[in-house]
Amino acid sequence: MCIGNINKNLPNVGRFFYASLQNAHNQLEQANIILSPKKQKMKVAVVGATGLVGSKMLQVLEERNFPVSELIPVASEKSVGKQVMFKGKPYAVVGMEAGIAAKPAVALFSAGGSTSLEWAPKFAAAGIKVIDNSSAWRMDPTKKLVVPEVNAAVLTKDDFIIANPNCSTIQMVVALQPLHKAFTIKRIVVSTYQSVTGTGKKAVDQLMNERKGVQGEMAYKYPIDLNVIPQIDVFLENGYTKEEMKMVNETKKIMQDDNIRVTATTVRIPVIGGHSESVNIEFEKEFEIPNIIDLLNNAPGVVVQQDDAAQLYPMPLWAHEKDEVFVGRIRRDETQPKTLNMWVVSDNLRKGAATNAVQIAEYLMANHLL
Ligand code: 2RA
Repeated sequence: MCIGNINKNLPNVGRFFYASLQNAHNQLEQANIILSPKKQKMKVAVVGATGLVGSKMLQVLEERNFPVSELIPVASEKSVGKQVMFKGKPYAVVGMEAGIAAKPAVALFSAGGSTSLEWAPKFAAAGIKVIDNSSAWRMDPTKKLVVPEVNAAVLTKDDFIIANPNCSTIQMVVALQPLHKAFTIKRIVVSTYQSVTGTGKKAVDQLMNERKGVQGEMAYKYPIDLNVIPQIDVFLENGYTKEEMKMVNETKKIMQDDNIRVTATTVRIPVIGGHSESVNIEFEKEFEIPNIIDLLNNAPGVVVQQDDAAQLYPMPLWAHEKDEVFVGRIRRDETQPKTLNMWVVSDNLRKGAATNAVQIAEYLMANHLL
């Protein structure tokens, strides 16, 4: 939306209307829902540009019309020279050193934890803001872990490596934040149903090969088609998986509340894209269901899909290629007071990864933090 400086030429009523419109525009801009076209364009690097998340970052930058003056696709040596498409034009992939030398203002990283540990500090030392999708920096107390709808306000000009949370955590906290504000969450019990794109291309290939009856490389120890695998990532000493403990620790960090108790069971299912979560939430304060629905309806980035008579509820099929977090099956847990059940679905490659990273960049830009 572009309003421009037309106020002085308008009659009184028009001026009042214009002022309201300008005010609404400013609020949307401050809330990072729109970017003003006045803002400068910038050089953007995507590190890991040939991977599943990296490609989605390019797509989301393009679709959201992020003001890219020059795109620098970066990848490991074996991908240097390959081409990626952006806004209908081919771009040659460059290596890490060349990526730094090109001096982008911001680098969206999705190249894995060890690459990020090695290279994010080098990009940052060159004055480049890194938004990193790996788990390398998420729990580092000196780094911010950001979901813009929840805690963008923690960001400052001094943050040079910003962590993008895990996909299953992002969609949950977007839905929980407005409820925590109103009723104070005491405890969360979450079970996830995560799609194979969360693992990467090798897992998508495994699923598709199994469906075609073709032998191929296995991303998982077991078949994934016609199966459900109650393990995501490696097991830790406490019997939980790394993915489960990410949900526990990242939720507290993003929501800035160590008192919230979280327990998680994370499960891989044979779905190509979109993670689903059954979330049970115990609050400190009493709530009414219409109030919960109202809060979620008004929460940024949330869409409520709830109509039992019409059998309407969120599903990965409908969340595909969407940026929102979809919430439904909202009902009281009848076994104990002040407790709610709900079902949360989102596209894990978009809001769970690429979109969240691009939204952080949009926030930095809109708030002059670059
Ligand atoms: C998964 N959470 O779905 C991971 C991806 N970040 O496996």
